Amino acid sequence: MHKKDIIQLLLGKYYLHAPQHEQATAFAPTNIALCKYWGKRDTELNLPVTSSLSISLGNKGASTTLRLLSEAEDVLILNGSPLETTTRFGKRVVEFLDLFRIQQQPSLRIDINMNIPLAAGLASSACGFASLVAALNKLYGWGLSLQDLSILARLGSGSASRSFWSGFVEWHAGIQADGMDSYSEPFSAAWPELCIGLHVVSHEAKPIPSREAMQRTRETSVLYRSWPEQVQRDLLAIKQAINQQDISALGAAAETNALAMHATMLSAWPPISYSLPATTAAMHAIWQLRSAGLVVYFTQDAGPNLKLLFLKKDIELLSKHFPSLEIIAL
Ligand code: 2P0
Repeated sequence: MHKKDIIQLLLGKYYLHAPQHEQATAFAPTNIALCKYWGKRDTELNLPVTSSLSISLGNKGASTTLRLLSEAEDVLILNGSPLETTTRFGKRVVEFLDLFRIQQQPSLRIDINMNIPLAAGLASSACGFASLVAALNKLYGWGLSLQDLSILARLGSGSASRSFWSGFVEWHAGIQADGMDSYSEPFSAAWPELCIGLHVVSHEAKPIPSREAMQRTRETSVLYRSWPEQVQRDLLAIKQAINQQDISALGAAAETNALAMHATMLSAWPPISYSLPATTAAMHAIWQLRSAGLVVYFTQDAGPNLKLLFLKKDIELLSKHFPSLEIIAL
């Protein structure tokens, strides 16, 4: 199955219709996975091997404006500066838009503004593709449900399927070959005491894009065989912890899940490590603080920076130990 088949299924009679408006804008929050998505059962449709669960980062995310152009070529603007459509991200955006157009027409001005700390390992493709899909829905007047938008955004980037809601969101892996059962939905109401802090250890670019890294892991890592089982266990524990608002249970399951994901990468060949010495040092500092009684845990994505999980009441103490910690309002 190809992306276009799925789009045709979802849009029905609106498939390849002309836009209904001159311009449209939409915002999508970015999200951090507490139980990670790592590995695909279908690389064309971005269908995951396992389900995953994330938390959205409040008003941190991407706002995308689409405007019809009379010129022949698309114009892409990222955070106010032109971005060549030949760059990795630019190419992905234009190729995605082409799925909804005939011979790249109508051409569009695509303005994407992200208010997330740049290069800090916050999922920019997640909020980028989710806001793009939400803006397309408005521009073309499709009137799709959030569930259908979640499926469409997944075709652009897997983690984007989780970026249509605030609070906790679960992405169901699904079992169908067409992926119509692989969408996200809100899991539960927010947890006002919960905090996420961003501990940046490096702004360096990733050694390998996560798309390639997860594929290599799936193909070469012996440890990856145990990943689906690990996720099953962690997902259950994380849901229970959210329901009971139990930070220790949530932190333990999320930290274990992140470390297990990175362990599958270390056992891939060639090996993949997103950690830097400062990442490992920060982990040890967190473990030490925890054994001294401070309730703090971490999660790590496809980059060297850590996201700390803790409660509001400990903000002051944590800021003392991590003075540059950026605390994100959820
Ligand atoms: C996640 N990550 O669940 C995991 C944890 C990174 C580590 O989803 O190929 O950019 O576009 O589907 O969504 C990053 O992968 O990959 C990611 P594609 P995506 O947040």
